[in-house]
Amino acid sequence: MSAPSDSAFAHVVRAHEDPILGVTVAYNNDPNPVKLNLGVGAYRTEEGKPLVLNVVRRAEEILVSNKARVKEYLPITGLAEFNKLSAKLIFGADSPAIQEGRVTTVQCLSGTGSLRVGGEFLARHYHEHTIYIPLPTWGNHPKVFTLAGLSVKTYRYYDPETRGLNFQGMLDDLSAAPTGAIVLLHACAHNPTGVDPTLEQWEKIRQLIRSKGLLPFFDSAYQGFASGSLDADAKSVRLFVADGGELLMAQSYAKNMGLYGERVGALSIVCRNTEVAGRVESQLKLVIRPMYSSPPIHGASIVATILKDRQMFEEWTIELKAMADRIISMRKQLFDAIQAKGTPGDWSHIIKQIGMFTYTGLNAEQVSFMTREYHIYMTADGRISMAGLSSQKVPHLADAIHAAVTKLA
Ligand code: PGU
Repeated sequence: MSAPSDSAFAHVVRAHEDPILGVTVAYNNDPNPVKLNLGVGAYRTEEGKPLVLNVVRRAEEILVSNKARVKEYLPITGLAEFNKLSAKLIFGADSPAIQEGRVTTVQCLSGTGSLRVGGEFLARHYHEHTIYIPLPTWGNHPKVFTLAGLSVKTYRYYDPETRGLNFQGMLDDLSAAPTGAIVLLHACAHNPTGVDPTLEQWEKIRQLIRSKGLLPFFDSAYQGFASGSLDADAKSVRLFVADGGELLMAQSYAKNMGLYGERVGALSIVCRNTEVAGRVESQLKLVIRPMYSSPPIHGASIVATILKDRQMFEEWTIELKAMADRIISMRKQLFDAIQAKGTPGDWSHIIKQIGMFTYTGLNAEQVSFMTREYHIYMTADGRISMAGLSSQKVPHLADAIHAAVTKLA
């Protein structure tokens, strides 16, 4: 007989903190006022504060003042209007696939939930269970897809020597993949490297994927953040839709609308024809229903309110461009500060890489030195979120990088 104080869970071992979200936990526990969180990819203003977009505030006011709105359950597939507008946003207003009615879109719990639902659908209904993800990639990708029931393999993507794309390695690995294998592609602003293929390279990747009958699964978490233009950042995806082939698309509004905690996203599956799309949607409902039944209403209503109104949409694109531009200006300022200090090495990748992150090339030892001595928090792979930086903090970061590089070569 065990004593009443003995826990049924006494054997449970403490798990490690998440490699990305755990950085915020460590940051929150640090009492030092100079501390700086460059871990999580979340936008901060020049004052270092989280930002709620003006257009989002306005949409919320409209929603709150509309007394006809109720809190009934959404359908399993979410808010129909949101789904339509989301497909239009990523595939383009004039997308033939949408006009031909062969796209099914379901509202999911942000980007992560969309990837998970897509992964489980594939594990149940697609003949090939291997998914190829880039090396490196967002740390949650392998966990999401493994738990969805897929088997995860990697393809070469980043070349540490050039700090650019290993294009030939990527093509070779995808050529060697079994026919039908799933390929995860970052639509733009690759996380963590900030390195994207050029449009010409995308076209070669497309040809290879289609000729081998591989199935593309796009992850779009940063539409608008790479270039400041929603359409420019969707070009890779639209190349693949234009050829009439099939694909999966996971969209997140966490970053580009600043809706992080609202958990708003969408999974679209582009199918050969309407008939197939309808049957696919019926099966997506069977994936979602036992998982969380139906998605939340508030965030999707905000997105729909903004996307369907021309003026609010315009206002959003201006605010989005301002966020993208501030990140680009942080790149320039950090690069200049490091140059001015004469820090050894070539740091031009800071201005060449795009999107939210710089993949600095700093090693785990240098990162932990910067955290210990300078209270700068970042992921152990040397990734820094440029969106978390401000002009005022640039000198402190440049000092830390200089010290890390010169003391721990
Ligand atoms: N896909 C990629 C490529 C991402 O970078 C992220 C978020 C997601 C999907 C998931 O975003 P949702 O919030 O579910 O829409 N990555 C950020 C945020 C922190 C995290 O790890 O979730 C990051 O810092 O890498």
